[in-house]
Amino acid sequence: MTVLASPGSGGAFASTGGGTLVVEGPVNAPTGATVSMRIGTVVFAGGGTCATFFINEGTARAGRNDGLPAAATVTVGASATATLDLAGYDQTLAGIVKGPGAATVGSSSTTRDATLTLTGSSTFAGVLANTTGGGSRRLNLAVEGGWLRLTGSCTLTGTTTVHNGTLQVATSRGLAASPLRILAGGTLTGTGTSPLVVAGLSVGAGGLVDLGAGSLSIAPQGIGVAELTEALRIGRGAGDWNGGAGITASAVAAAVAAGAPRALGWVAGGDGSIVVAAAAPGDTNVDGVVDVLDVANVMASGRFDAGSGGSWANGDVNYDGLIDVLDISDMLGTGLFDAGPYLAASPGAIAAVPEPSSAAGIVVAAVLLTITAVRSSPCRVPPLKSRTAR
Ligand SMILES: [Ca+2]
Ligand SMILES: [Ca+2]
Repeated sequence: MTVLASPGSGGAFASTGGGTLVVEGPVNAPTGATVSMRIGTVVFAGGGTCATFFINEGTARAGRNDGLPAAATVTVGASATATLDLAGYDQTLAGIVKGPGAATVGSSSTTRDATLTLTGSSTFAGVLANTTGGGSRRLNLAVEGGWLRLTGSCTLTGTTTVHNGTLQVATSRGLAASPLRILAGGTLTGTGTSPLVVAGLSVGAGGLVDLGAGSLSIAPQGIGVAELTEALRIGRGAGDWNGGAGITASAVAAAVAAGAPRALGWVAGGDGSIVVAAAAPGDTNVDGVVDVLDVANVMASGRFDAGSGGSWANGDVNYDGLIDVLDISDMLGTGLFDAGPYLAASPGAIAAVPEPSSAAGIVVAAVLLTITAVRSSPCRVPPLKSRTAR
């Protein structure tokens, strides 16, 4: 079936009698022609080729994998409330767009999870949900090219995979229930300034998470500490936070480039959740100040020069797994000890940095190194001069 021109008044697939219209053959349309459906439920089971597909009102349901034309950008709710029901099938589309009406993408299947794969670029303000019409399975989302910007609140709990494309979650809880997998060539960008809340996060080789000027909140058990710190180590790069992969934040990179001592730090909550946010080296508890509590965290861990066991919370500010003079040097270099809140009121802005050779910093260094010398065994602690020269 070939649709040669866009519908003016009428000229669309529809099911007005309360039944279901099943379109079993391919639906094709030349460039510039829009395929539309309106009213009732229409099942598309033949695929086809078209660039623009409107679900004006009612439900368009997939009747097989790629039952709708896979190259189409589908506008859901082009005139009134509308649903794209994947019905347990996997569907590739170029993009999805919300029209003026309410727009939901979900699945009515009770037997099989469905996956929506997007290969082009689009902004979707509707809802991506697990179920619609009595379904009980999950919806997975895959970004396989271009970019997808989600501006609504999606509720799906299936996995979201980003691979060779970019996913921007524009609101804090816009995709809060779906574990995210960021794979090679894939980029996840955050909300801009507010925390990005995710159920889980996995960053594969070559995957990039850019928090921008925002932060990241990961649900309990949503990521392992080893995987988190490895992703941060990669994102940190050579200290410029421009590693090209892993977890980074463009606002932190910009601050470092402008000479402000910044990094991404992280802190675990009592429930096992993890928050990753912009912080100064040495702000072990990521509370916006570098003070005696942070010094106490470093000292209490007993991991200084221990050869392992470093984490942000006990002073491993360069994410190499060790707490040593390199970290202490980075901490003291900020000149922020007891200098009050270092994060400017406006997110991403750069606070003034005091002279690094402040008296307070020298005191902290002296305290740390003295305690280190006392705690460490003689065979493990080389002379201060050689350690400083590393
Ligand atoms: Ca602190
Ligand atoms: Ca270190």
